[in-house]
Amino acid sequence: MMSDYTWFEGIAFPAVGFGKEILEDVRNKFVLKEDDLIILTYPKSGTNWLAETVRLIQTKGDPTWFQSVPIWQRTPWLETDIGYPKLINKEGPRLMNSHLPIHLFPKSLFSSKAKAIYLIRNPRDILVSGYFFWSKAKLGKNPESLGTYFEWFLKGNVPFGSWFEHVRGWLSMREWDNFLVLYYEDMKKDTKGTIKKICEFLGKKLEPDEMDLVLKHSSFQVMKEINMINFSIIGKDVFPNGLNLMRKGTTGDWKKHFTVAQAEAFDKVFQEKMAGFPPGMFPWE
Ligand code: PPS
Repeated sequence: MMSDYTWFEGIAFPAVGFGKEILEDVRNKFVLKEDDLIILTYPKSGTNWLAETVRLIQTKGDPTWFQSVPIWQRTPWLETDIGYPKLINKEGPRLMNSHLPIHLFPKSLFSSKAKAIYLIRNPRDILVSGYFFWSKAKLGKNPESLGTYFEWFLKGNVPFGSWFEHVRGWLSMREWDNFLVLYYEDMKKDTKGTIKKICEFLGKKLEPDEMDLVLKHSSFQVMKEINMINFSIIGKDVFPNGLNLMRKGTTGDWKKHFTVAQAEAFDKVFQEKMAGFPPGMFPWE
């Protein structure tokens, strides 16, 4: 039984699939190219949804590839033992995911013209989603209750560190031309509008029938059923009781899980840690 994480620079990483040497090489040696596109998220923000949406925009709605190749091979995770070598050897244009906090991200980003999309989600929903994920995974410490995970999350003692620091760090890039900030809540409320925003950022155009295909194949209902997407083919060594990544796909699920005291405690920490951002920065607040 995995009892702890892989630690790098004070940040916890899942105990399987991440190594210090690769994390170091990613930060110091990985060279971003100007046609790279990076999807940046704190875990459980809707990474896979955004990655599928971008892929579908690139294929003009054709999902054929999606049904035969696992999602983590189509859009590799930069900081993983599997993703890093794949990306180094890949011809451009490359699409990659990363959960890294800004200070551990490749330094080459800051002098590159690569594009990045940072997807933000209400951290309360991330907390609940993360609890159900990490408590089932043999990837580190398993919280025995939501209350336990709640405490860990507020302190940042969870994989990839503190949500508050992650978001604060990456939002410092929000004025960069090649940096787009999106919200899970907007993707839910106005999926088409968000797809149009992504198209504009990428300089792509979809015909109405192509847009309909992107909407259809990136929908929760469709993604949930495809085993190359829903994580159900991940080995029993990591998820002994199985897992479907597509758990609920809703906003506000935290209201069904937090006690009144937890909701109040979360509000207080949020206000303290995220003070100073302009109004509207966090649409759910
Ligand atoms: S991971 O493991 O960090 O990469 O997970 P990530 O993909 O970032 O986030 C998983 C949550 O995203 C939800 N999801 C979706 N929501 C709406 N529509 C679509 N198509 C979709 N695909 C994934 C998924 O259900 C997880 O959220 P929860 O709240 O657990 O359902």
